[in-house]
Amino acid sequence: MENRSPQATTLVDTFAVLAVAALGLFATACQSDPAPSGGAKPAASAAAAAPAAPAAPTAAAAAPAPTAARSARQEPLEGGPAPALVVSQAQFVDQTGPDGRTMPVPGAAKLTIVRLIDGAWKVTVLEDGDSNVFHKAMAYDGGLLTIGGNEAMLKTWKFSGGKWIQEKHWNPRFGGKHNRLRDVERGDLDHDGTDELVIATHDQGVVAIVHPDETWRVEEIDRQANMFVHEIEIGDVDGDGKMEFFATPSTPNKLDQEQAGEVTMYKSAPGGWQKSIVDAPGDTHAKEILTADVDQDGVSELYIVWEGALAQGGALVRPVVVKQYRMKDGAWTSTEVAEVPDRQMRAIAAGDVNGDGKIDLVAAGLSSGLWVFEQGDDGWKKTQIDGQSSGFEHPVLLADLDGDDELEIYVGSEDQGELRRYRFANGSFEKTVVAPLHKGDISWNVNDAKL
Ligand SMILES: [Ca+2]
Ligand SMILES: [Ca+2]
Ligand SMILES: [Ca+2]
Ligand SMILES: [Ca+2]
Repeated sequence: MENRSPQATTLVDTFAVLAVAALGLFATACQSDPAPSGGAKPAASAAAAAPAAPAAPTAAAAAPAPTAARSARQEPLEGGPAPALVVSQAQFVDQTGPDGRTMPVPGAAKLTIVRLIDGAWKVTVLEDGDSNVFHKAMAYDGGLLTIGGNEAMLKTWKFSGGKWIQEKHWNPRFGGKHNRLRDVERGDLDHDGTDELVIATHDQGVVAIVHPDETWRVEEIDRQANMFVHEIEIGDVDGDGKMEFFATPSTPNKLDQEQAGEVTMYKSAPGGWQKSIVDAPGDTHAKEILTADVDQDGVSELYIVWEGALAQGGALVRPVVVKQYRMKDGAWTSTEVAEVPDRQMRAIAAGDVNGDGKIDLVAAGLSSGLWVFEQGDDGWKKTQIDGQSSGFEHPVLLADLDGDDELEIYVGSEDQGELRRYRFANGSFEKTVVAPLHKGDISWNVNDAKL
C-alpha cells in the first residue's frame, strides 16, 4: 500500500502492528487532509485550557495561509524557568463527517511540556493549529524552536507577558503531496561561531540549511522527487575540525515490503556541499542515525540503525542491525554493534548512563524494549534495560535534569502511556513515571529545555 496520508509515515507503519479493525478506520481517516476542525475536543488535562493566542505577526506573513484552522490549546507556563522535557507529538481527534459517521482525524500539532517545579513534574500543553504534527522541538533562545508537518512550519516560541508568542520563519511547499519538516539539528557548519540548522523534509527529498543569523535564510542543499528524508545528524567524522552532516533518504513507506534507502554524507568542499553515500544495503533502509564519539578518541563515529523485516504473518525474518561506521583516510569501515529482535528501532542516543566513565548507546525498539549497548575491548555488550517499554517511535533522551551530574534516560513509552525516567543506581536502572502520555498520540521526540 502506497501511503497517501498526512500522517503517512506514522500511520502506514503503525498499521503493521495495529489490529486489523483499527486499520480500516485509520485508513479511511487518512485518505484526505484534515478538514477545519472547529469541533476538535481537547484531551483531558489537569491544567485549565487557555484561550488560543493569536499568531504574532511574522516575517513570513506573506506566505499562504494554512488550509486547516484547527483549534489549539496554548496553556500558560506557571512558575519557572525550570528544567523541562518537551515531547513533540501528533494527536487525533474525532470528527463527524457529512454522513454522520465519527472518525479520528489528525488534530493540531502538540507539545507536551513537563517541567520540574519545586520537585514535582507539571504538565503544560502547547498546540499549533497551523500543523498536524510537531516532529521535534528544541531549546532555543530562551524558548523553543519547533518543526511541523502539513503545513511545514519552522517556528520559534517564547512565553512572555502571560502568553505564547510565536514567530514563523519558514513555511515551504515542496510541490509534492506532503509538506513536512521531519528533523532538525543545529551546529556551526560554516565555523563563524553561530549555529546553523539542517532540516530534513518530506516528500520531495529536500535537505536545507537555515541560517538564523542571516534573517533565517534558507539554503536548499538537496532535492529528490518522491523521497522522504527522515533524519539528520551533524558531526566531524574525519577529524578535520569541520562538520559533516548526514541524511537518511528513502522512498515512501509501503506496508508490505521494506523500501530501499541509503545514508548520505554532505561534506564541506570549495564548490559547496559534496554529497556521497555512506552505505546503501539495497534491501532495507535507515530512519535513525547518530554521530557520537563513543570511544572518546576525539573523532565522531556514525551509527546507523538498519531496519528489520517481517514475513507475511508477522514472523521476524531479519532483525534490526545497528552498525558503527568509521571514516579513515577517506574510506568507511563498519562493524556490527548489535542485532536486536525487532522490526524497527527509531531512537538511539549516546552518553554515559551507568556512571563507569564510558559512553554508552541507549536505543528504543518498536516492541523489543529499551536497550543499552556498551563498547568494550572485546566488542559490544547488549543489555535490555526494560522489555516493557514500547512504541512506534519510542523516543529517548539522555539528560541531567536533576542536577546530580549523572545522565538520566527519559523515554516516551507510548504503548504504556507514560513518559518515564530511568536512573542507574545500585547496579540497575530504576524506573519512575514522570507524566502520563495520552494514549493514541504519537510521540516523535523528547528533548530538554529550560522553561
Ligand atoms: Ca555558523
Ligand atoms: Ca570533518
Ligand atoms: Ca571516536
Ligand atoms: Ca557507561
